[in-house]
Amino acid sequence: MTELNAIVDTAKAAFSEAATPADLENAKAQFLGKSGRITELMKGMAALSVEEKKSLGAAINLAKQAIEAALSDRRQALAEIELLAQLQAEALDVSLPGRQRGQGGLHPVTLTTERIEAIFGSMGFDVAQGPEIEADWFNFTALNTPEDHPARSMHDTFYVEGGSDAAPNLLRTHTSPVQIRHALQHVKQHKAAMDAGLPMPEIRVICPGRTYRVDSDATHSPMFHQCEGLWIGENVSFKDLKFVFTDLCRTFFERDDLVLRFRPSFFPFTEPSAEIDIQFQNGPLAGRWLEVAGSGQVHPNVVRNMGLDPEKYIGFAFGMGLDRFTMLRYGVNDLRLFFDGDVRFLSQFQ
Ligand code: 2NL
Repeated sequence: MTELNAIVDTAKAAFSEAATPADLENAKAQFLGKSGRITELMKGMAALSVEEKKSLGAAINLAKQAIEAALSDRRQALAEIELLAQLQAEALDVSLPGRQRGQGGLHPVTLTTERIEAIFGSMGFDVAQGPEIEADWFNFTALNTPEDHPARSMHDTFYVEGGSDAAPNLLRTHTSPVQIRHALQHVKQHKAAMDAGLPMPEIRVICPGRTYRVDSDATHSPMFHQCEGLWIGENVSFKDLKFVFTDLCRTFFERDDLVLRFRPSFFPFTEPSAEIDIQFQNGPLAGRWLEVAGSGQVHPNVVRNMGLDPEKYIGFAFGMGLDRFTMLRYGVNDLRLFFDGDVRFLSQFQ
């Protein structure tokens, strides 16, 4: 009996010394395995009498149960230790602040575009869009630009593949072609009503978008943003242009005292033509005349190319630089900042 107690104590000690499940299974083999000490004792019982078998067998069984209980306790303890170690290794510090996803925002030129669309929208203008790769007819010919005009040279305009010699393709140099497309569409849409003697609803549209010219320095980018405007009707005059553009500039710059000047100029697509200058009365630019747009009464040839009779329909058009408007509104002095994509610059507009 004391031997059995000693075996149980040894087993318990061996089990608690086992540091891993594998160690524990090895220790178990020493006692309960094929040639383990308990197994050997049971084998030895064959030679004993029935009486001895009864009493010794019961004692061995008790010892075996005690060893199995100690084994199962240790197994559970080791499993718990392993689980704790794993939890510790995979622990997440949920109090650590997450990596923030930077907040995006609109580009300053987009902010200007949306602002100008809203102002013209309030005056009843539609917003039209069109292709950036244009046919030479829409970009130049329809706008009364002579065949030998320098703007048509490869020195000033990006020509692209896909056209023919007679009808080359190019990157639009202004958004006027969008207005030609819009006017032709408008006239087509209202043709039946006009044939029936009804008046054509006025064309009132602005076309903001990307434009391209072979030009690159601190004040010129090969890609820049323009917004053109067109108002055609039976009785639309230069005074309407003056009113619309004055209202636009005073609202856009939020200055009621802003002064405008219409200075005679020349464009193939307008006659007469005027450069539009503005003058701030306050702030860092006060007193200086700043050129902000070109404008004029739409040339009769251009009215005709819109599918309209220039004896009956008349109006004005203008073209303004959205990059320039943005620079003036925010006091930006280098155009290239708009195209560098530097977040330190762009984030200041959010
Ligand atoms: C400038 C000059 C201008 C126009 C653009 C135009 C459009 C049509 C018909 C007639 Cl569809 N004219 N656009 C007219 C005058 C000037 O832009 O220096 N822009 C920055």
